[in-house]
Amino acid sequence: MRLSRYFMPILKENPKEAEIVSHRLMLRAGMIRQQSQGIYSWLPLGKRVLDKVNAIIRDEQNRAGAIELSMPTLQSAELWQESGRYDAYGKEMLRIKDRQDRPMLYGPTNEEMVTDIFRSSVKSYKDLPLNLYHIQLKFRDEIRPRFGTMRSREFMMKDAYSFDLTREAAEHSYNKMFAAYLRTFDRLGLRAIPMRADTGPIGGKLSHEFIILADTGESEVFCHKDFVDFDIPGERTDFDSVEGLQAIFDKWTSLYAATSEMHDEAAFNAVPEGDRLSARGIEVGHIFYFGTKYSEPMGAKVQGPDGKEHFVHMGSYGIGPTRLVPAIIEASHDDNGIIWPASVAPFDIVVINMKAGDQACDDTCELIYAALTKAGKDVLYDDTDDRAGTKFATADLIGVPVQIIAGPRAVANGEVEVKDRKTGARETMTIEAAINRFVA
Ligand code: 5CA
Repeated sequence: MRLSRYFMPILKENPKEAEIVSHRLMLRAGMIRQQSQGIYSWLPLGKRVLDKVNAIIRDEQNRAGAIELSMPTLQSAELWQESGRYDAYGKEMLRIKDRQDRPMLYGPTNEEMVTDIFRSSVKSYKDLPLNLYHIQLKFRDEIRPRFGTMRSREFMMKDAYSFDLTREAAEHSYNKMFAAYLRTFDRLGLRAIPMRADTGPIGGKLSHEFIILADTGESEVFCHKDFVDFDIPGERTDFDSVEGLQAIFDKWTSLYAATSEMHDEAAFNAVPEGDRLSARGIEVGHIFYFGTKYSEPMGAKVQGPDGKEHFVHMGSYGIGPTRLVPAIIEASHDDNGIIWPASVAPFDIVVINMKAGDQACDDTCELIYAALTKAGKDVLYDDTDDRAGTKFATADLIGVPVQIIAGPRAVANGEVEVKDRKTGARETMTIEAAINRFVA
């Protein structure tokens, strides 16, 4: 991508409305734009990051056996009247009428709709277990939308829904998502700790929130500090192994960890004082097991091996991609801007032409840009005629992991500089060596 032809509206000044660093940096880097309170456009740079986050989420959902579909944002009120949640959900739900005066709503979550899909076609235990997910916009008319896309009214959610014949089978489905979440957040460069959590309007008794520790987090959390160094389940985790997944769940719930709603002061005080971590955190995922809460009122049942009909046991599993992007920035930035983990960086490499219009600099940059693009890298080429200082500041602000800098003096020697955004380390090398480093 040539920066001269891209759309990346950088702000020079710090936006006044942004209270936390991730919101400030997302606005300054031209990643998002507020359209009305708590409703955002994702501009091209932000969209690239969001897509990469979603690709990792999708990969891990699929690995754990979940199946992707797509459900609409607008839902009919009828389904919610069946479950009894239409009135219970209150003012957070945006209610709309269509031209025939039929009550509709912008979905805040999808338990009812997916249960309707399930009951219309699944009739036998032989078709279980089943886990269906989508990545879709949601709307919740939050009282206090704030911190940019961290807590917005329209936001994206990956929401998965599992269906099983028995409670035991449903617990295995829960454990699959539990392990998949540990892997997902790890691949996003984050350390997320599962904590016992309240279930709120979704319901049920078994629930964990996945929390990233951050001073700017909205939740108050309490946990054993050893969680910070626990091992993440490997790529070869067998998601069909009941015992294997139970062992992962048991290990990750063996020490104290709870959100403030579930906090048990006495149990926490039983943790040796030096091991207690009381901090603030960002909830990036939330999983629930709620048994037959929706299947009973909505009549979602299957025939069991005993020939009788059974209401299915369900769980739901959410991750907030549009919250994860600012959460990653909260965890990874410095005074100059964002530092993206390579897995979600909008571009792998930025090539900086310090003197656009200078034949040697132009030729060198074109050569590098073409070679790296051909090798499948996402390359941003700063070919604009901005001053070098402005280009460096922009490259640091947008947080691309590697900068290849071509200035007239180095290029005259057949060399460029390679800078690591995270460490700031710079290395001068031949043009060929620079290309080979990232092609190999
Ligand atoms: N049906 C369940 C799971 S699918 C559910 O709705 N769970 S939730 O309410 O906990 O939301 C799931 C995730 O969505 C949260 O962990 C959070 O990451 C994200 N989320 C929720 N509300 C917002 C919001 N207002 N802005 C941004 N992300 C949000």
